[in-house]
Amino acid sequence: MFDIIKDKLKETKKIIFVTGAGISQESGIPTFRGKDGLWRKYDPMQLATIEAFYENPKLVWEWYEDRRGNILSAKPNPGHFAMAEIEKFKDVVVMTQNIDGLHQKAGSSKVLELHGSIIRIKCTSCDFEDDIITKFEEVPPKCLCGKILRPDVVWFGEPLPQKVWREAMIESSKCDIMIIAGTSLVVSPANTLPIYAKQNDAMLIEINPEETIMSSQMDLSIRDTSSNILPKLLTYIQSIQN
Ligand code: BJW
Ligand code: ZN
Repeated sequence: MFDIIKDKLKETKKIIFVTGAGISQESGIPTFRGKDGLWRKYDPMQLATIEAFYENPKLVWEWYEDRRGNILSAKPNPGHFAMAEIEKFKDVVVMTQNIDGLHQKAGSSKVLELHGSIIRIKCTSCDFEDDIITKFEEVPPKCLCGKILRPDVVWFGEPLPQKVWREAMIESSKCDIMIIAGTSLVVSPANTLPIYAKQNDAMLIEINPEETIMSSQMDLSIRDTSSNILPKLLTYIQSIQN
């Protein structure tokens, strides 16, 4: 399967993985837009905007607390582990839209969290931010400044964390191969990262059982799951590097 890109893989120094909900689907965390996706059951405009949060902070917090419980008990799958292992052979950066922390749990050392993290909180008013260690007795939790705290995630209409986004653009424009796994690529600005990679003449590879809106721009589309393909890619890289 990878023989056609053998030479490129061999000479490649920097590989960037752009990941989305599909990569964690096989860890038991639902995607957003698939058949069992969260946005089939819930209206994103009622749960994932700052307006919705101010309208009903309790509802939004309860939804995140519920998801956090599921995420904290989830384990990385072979796809996450393979990405972490590829670091032994290549300069790897993982840019994830996921908020679940599973790449870090799998051992990836350079992870850019484009949409924040479900295990962090921040104040809606002051600069306070922290990790969430225990379950809140009452939601929404309050900051010492008196205002309410919110999950440190990026909702629709909000900018991505500036420092993280800047690094993502810079790293993307320096990569040799970008592997896009488990994302529908419908959400911007994360879906512009392949464009930065293309400016460096990088090879774009998509791993997704379904076609995406950018499939026609890929150099290679692999129609399979990430936990199936990424361990095979790792084995292939191991075999050509030694
Ligand atoms: C597998 C698999 C397996 C399954 N293996 N694959 C019109 C109106 C309003 C806004 C906009 C608009 N047009 C554009 C916008 C901007 C908007 C946007 O892009 N909207 C689109 C939906 C149209 N973007 C934003 O608002 C962003 N901010 C912004 O633009 O700011 C501008 C700004 C600048 C300066 C100042 C102020 C503002 C922010 C986007 C935030 C997205 N947030 C969410 C929620 C995060 C927190 C949470 O989790 O609760 O992020 S939405 C949701 O979508 C989540 C995801 O990270 C994101 C992407 O989804 P993803 O990961 O691609 O998942 P799916 O489900 O879509 O796809 C899964 C894929 O996996 C599928 O393809 C499957 O086939 C595949 N798969 N199993 C491999 N085993
Ligand atoms: Zn505060």
